[in-house]
Amino acid sequence: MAALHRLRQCHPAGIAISHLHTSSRASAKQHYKMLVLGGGSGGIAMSARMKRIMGAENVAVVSPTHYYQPIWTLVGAGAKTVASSGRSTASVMPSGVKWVKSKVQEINPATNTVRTDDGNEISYEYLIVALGLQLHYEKIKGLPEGFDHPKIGGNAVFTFPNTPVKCAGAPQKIMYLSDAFLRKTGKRARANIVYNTSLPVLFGVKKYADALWDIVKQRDLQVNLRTNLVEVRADKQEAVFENLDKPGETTVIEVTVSDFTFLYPNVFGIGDCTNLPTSKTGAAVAAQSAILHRTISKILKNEKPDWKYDGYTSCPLVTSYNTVILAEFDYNGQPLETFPINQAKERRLMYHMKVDVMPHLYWHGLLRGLWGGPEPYRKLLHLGMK
Ligand code: UQ1
Repeated sequence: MAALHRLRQCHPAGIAISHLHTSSRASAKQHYKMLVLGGGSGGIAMSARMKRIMGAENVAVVSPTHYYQPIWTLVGAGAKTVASSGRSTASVMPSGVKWVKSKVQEINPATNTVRTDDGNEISYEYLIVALGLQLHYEKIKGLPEGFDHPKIGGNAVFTFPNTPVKCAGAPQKIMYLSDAFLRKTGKRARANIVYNTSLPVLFGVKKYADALWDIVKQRDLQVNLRTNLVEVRADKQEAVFENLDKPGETTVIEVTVSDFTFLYPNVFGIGDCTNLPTSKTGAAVAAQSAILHRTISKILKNEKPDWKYDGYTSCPLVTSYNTVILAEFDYNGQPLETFPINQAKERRLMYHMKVDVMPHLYWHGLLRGLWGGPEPYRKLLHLGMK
């Protein structure tokens, strides 16, 4: 129950997970050996991999849309177009795999069935949950209405909330790019840039946090730790933060799952919708996809799964229009760097990796089930020492 509850918490969007055998209003009955919920990076990569194991006709994906989210900070900064981030689901769907163009309404693991919003029931032998996560701006008083009243003021406030988020580096990447934009356009002197984060640190991995502290000092960016946005007063151009260190106001985040299995042995999870205690990125999905592939292959052969996910994730911290700190680390916040050079240094080469190489790796590697993260290359480049 705990595992299901965790999944439900991640999906206040309304996906019910039921233990009861609900009577079905199904208008058509469908069955697949492998049913994948979600057509984001995790869902598409896993459907390509499952097609290789069991044939396209045995795999179905329930999904409405697909975006390449890692590029969105650069879209916000004007360095990439929004059009470059979207591709039709049809174009990324592995050929022959059944695409169910609906939304998931209910998961019923006790009867191995899923119900979609159009009332259809689909049964499965194995289920992969890759539903991502939903943004809830309405949880902050004054939002999303505040977005309707954009105001340009002298204070630019960037926030990192007190909830699970996608890519933990994104809020500060867009701050660095905004700083660079204001400098480029000669307006920086008239702005105060503030980063209010709910975290007690600037970044979870000390090696990269140290490098980022140097950058915020050099660029005159003010950082306030342990502050959490609770209200936006768009009319007054005010943002209200709570101090998380005041007694009684701290929040405990449950961190328990460290592998892919949910309560049911035939149900697996990947990507943002899981509560794997790592940073939610495409790089994390890539590493997870290789391990989940291996785990399911073993289970199909009645063998014991033998690989465990170490929490590998990567955050290409865009620190200007031509530099990136390529953070890569595991569950323990230990750097796990692919290249045999210090990746905490701002580098132009890593900017090109992020902007020019990663999209290809994503569309042609990860989504086709051919890119399972850089681990083999890391081992090679470090001569098997890491
Ligand atoms: C990665 O594997 C990946 O997935 C395709 C990304 O895209 C979102 C990344 O940004 C990064 C950094 C990785 C890790 C890969 C290397 C070569 C370090």
